Amino acid sequence: LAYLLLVLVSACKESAKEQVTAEVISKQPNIIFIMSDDHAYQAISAYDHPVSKLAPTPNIDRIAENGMRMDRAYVTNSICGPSRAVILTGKHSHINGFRQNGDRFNGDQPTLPKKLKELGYTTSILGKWHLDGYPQGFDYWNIIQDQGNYYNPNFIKDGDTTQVEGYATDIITADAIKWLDKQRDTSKPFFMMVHHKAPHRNWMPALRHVNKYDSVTFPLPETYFADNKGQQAAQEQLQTIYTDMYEGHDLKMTKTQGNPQLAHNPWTTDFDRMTPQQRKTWDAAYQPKNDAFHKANLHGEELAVWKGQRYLQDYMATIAAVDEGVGSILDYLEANNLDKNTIVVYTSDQGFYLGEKGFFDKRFMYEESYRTPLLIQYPNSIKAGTTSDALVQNLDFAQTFLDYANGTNLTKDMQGQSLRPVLEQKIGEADFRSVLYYHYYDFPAFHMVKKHYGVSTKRYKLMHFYDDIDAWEFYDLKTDPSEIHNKIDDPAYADVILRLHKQLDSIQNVYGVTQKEFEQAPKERVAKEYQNFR
Ligand code: SGN
Ligand code: CA
Repeated sequence: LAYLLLVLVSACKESAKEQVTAEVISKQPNIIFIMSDDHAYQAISAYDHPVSKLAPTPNIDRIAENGMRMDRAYVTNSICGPSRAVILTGKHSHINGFRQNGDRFNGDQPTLPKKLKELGYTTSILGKWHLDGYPQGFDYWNIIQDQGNYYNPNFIKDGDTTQVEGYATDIITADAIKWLDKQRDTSKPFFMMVHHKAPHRNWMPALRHVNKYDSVTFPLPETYFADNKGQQAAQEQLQTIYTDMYEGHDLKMTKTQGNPQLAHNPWTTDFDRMTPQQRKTWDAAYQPKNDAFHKANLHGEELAVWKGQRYLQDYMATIAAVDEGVGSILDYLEANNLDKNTIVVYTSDQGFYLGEKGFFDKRFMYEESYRTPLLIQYPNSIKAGTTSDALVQNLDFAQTFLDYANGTNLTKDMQGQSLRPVLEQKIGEADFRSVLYYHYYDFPAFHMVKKHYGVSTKRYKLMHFYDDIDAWEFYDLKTDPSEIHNKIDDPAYADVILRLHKQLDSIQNVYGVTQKEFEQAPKERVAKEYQNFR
């Protein structure tokens, strides 16, 4: 009897211990933040767009099926480094100090990973960093050097740079699984940032995917040949597919039929770093399609449409490896019983153009680049298969994760809002936030998108382009979702525009925007850069 009692008591103790552990764990879920570079929501099949219908992303979609798809997620500044700095700090660019690519991130400031560490997490970041300097606040980091390359990229680990043979997306995925499986401190909850280089320019698919969409004709947007009238900044940009893409580097076009030599390819390093075997497989895949192109002898609009097709085929094929990588991570979590207690986020550092207004790249406050995909699963508290229209921003990630990690006391200096009530459907979408603020500074620079700032509500958008111009634009997304009719001078909207101006003033006030934020570049530099990038 004594023995039985002992067994019973110890069993109770064990289960009490388990309960306590379970409680502590569920108070601090693991967090996996997967962010690709330049992944348009139009290119994720969970978003049900005609392009992604033809090139589905079944694994990324699993996150939406297991959790929530956010349909109105935006960035504060649609460009790589700034977006990453906002995510790390939970502060707008003018507060965290990283306004444009090429700035240096002040790593000494308080950041999300540092705060999670304080709360007992083990932390890691793998893949693209692009903030200059080395990551702080991470127990493990292995980052791609600068922009990185698709084939045999350079990685920096503990200050040492090494070229790693293989395909960037696959290397990053393998590193993520290795950290989860073998390297992390399993006594702690974990926070892992998996930052893919793909599908960033110059859209080089994995060798197993180089012919994946050859026979698919993707729909080009209705605005592919838009004249962008009433939109001076859109007219003066240098990111139009059919005039600004480099035929070799971007479109993998060859100079002549029967010869693999690439047409215009100013930065040879992307192709030159392939091994002879990789290059052989690559050329064998591209040469027949390039020869067929030469034979067709296309000009004018036909040529422009062909370029749009080649771009979309490569872009979507590049995403295929990202999707497989997401699948591997989700499979790992499920196989190891980690899925229930892990928040998994899939997002991009901003949106991207798939030919809308004729564009590739991002930067503008128009929907395609301002909006970003956002899918979140956390079976413990987010209902499967839900969607939300709440206006959310990349500014909100830090506070969201800290909220789940039981660290809301560490968010006082941040400028976003925890998404938790939206994710758990505790408040109505309209009650979350009614206005968003945006500011893009990277001018004069690649693609020459002018500096601009603005506000948007669910229905309206007001923006001001400045520096070498002074142009206001206003859109009614309900009647003009493609934003081709700038209604800034339409008297029918005068009242709404006035209201948006007031909202702009007040939100700038709230976020601490000062006059200093509207500096102009020297005129000679602007003129020189237009020459440079043309
Ligand atoms: C590179 C690209 C540009 C791109 C910037 C910024 N050219 O310079 O097209 O806009 O990066 O991208 S490339 O041919 O060299 O790739 S970002 O995502 O890093 O902000
Ligand atoms: Ca990017």
